[in-house]
Amino acid sequence: LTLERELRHAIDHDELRLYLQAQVNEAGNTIGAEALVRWQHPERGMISPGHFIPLAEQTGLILPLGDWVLKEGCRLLGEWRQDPRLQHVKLSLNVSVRQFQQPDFADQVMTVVAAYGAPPERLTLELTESLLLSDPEGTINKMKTLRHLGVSFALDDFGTGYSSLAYLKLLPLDTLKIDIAFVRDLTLDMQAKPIAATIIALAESLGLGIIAEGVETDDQRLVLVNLGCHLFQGFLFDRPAPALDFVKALSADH
Ligand code: G
Ligand code: G
Ligand code: MN
Ligand code: NA
Repeated sequence: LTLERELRHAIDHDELRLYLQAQVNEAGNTIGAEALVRWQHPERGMISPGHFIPLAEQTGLILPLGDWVLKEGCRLLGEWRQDPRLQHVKLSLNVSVRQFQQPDFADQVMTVVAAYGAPPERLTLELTESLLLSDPEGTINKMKTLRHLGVSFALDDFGTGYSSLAYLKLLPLDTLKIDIAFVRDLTLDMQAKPIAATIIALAESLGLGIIAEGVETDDQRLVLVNLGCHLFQGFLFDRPAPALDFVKALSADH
């Protein structure tokens, strides 16, 4: 209960931080970033989302937290408009099922995008397969509304959930993200490679983009390239870092 109260306090008192991790193409150029929230706790230091997102989900705090992430992400995108180095960098935000299932979620996004002058075509929302379990129709309708505005959608952690391929076909997605679990074992375990190959082929046949998460070694990167995946995210390129450090690293590269 006290952690819950502390998290509520954190959301209201500016203790959350958006860290960014680069999304990189085969030439090594940063084409986007994924925002990963952190909690700058006054005594305990920086806390990873793995330690408080589940609590936020259980308590409903994921709604104000998700709202903060949406605003902070759109504020960054608005700011980036002025910076020529960032002109082609897209930003991906993680959206929890509960957040997405609010009936007015699409309106919320449109309001925040407009308020911060964020270019919607540079905003990607990452959803998870669990959305399909409860309300596929509502999910598809909200996605269509936001796509009209220019917002893109990625399916996160792909392959770890339960989504039926029939539903996958119905979703107006732009990108599949290959989960870190499949990337990690690519060069170790005989099963991982055919699984990654299948996910990549599936993305291709559905006309979707594909990005691999958790790429840590150049061997993994090479296997992915040979399978047809040309976008990557992971410690091989960078660690999630505060937005200012992310931007600094960009200018050092170019
Ligand atoms: O950074 P780390 O590996 O600890 O992240 C743990 C989990 O927290 C990941 O599954 C990630 O998707 C999730 N996460 C990170 N940032 C956000 C966020 O802003 N919103 C939501 N809903 N989940 C997030
Ligand atoms: O579930 P989601 O994909 O949104 O979260 C991604 C998480 O994976 C982040 O918390 C991030 O810190 C973590 N991560 C990113 N790159 C790597 C990596 O190369 N290796 C490992 N082990 N974790 C990573
Ligand atoms: Mn994600
Ligand atoms: Na993921």
